[in-house]
Amino acid sequence: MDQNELKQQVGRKAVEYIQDGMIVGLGTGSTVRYMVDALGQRVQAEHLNITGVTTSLRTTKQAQDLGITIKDIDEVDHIDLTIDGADEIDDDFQGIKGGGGAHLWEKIVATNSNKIMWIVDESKMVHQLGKFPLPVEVIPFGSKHVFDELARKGYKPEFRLADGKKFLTDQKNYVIDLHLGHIGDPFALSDELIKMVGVVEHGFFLDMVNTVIVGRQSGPEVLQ
Ligand code: ABF
Repeated sequence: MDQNELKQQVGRKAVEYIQDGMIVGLGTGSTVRYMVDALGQRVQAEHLNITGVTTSLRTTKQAQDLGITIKDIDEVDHIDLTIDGADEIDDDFQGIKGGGGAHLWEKIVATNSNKIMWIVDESKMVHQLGKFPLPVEVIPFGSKHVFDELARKGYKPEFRLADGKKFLTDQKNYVIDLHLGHIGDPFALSDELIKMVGVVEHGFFLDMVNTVIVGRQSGPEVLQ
């Protein structure tokens, strides 16, 4: 199986964990797209009563086009299960997310979820975080000064671009990616970054996930 087939494999497996009546956090990314497609099929076929809370405008559109009921996060008092993708997951189940630029809303949804599940193809499983650039979401006002401070710290920052302009998140913020190569202490770096004035959120998801489904040639591996 190629990478897309592995993503489809875990997307379909994740839907097995969704029960009638659930409020489900719907993540963002190409792996989650397969999950939402599979969920839409179940909702139609079994007339499931599911409420989705999404983590991006693009997931909202996909889900609504499939007939999945969507509510804003502030319209629900809890989320039973959030299913999302990830960019890197290390041996301690610590993760980096945000390759799609949705990590702020993803972290807000995850924080308000009773259970969190990540679905990934096996290429995302790593021994040490950092090969994937760490996304840092910043307010546009003063962002060049945040950038310069990150450069002074030796964190190899780059503004994320889209069509030659600064990429804008759904929250209309910028993303600065840190090309660190490897990260020895994610918790220390997480604390350091979040204290920087102008930083809204970063892509570390630490001590958050409950279940990881990994796409393998031998079939989906469920890790808990
Ligand atoms: C999303 O899933 C992002 O946080 C992360 O970048 C993405 C993983 O991308 P994909 O599933 O397309 O590999 O939650």
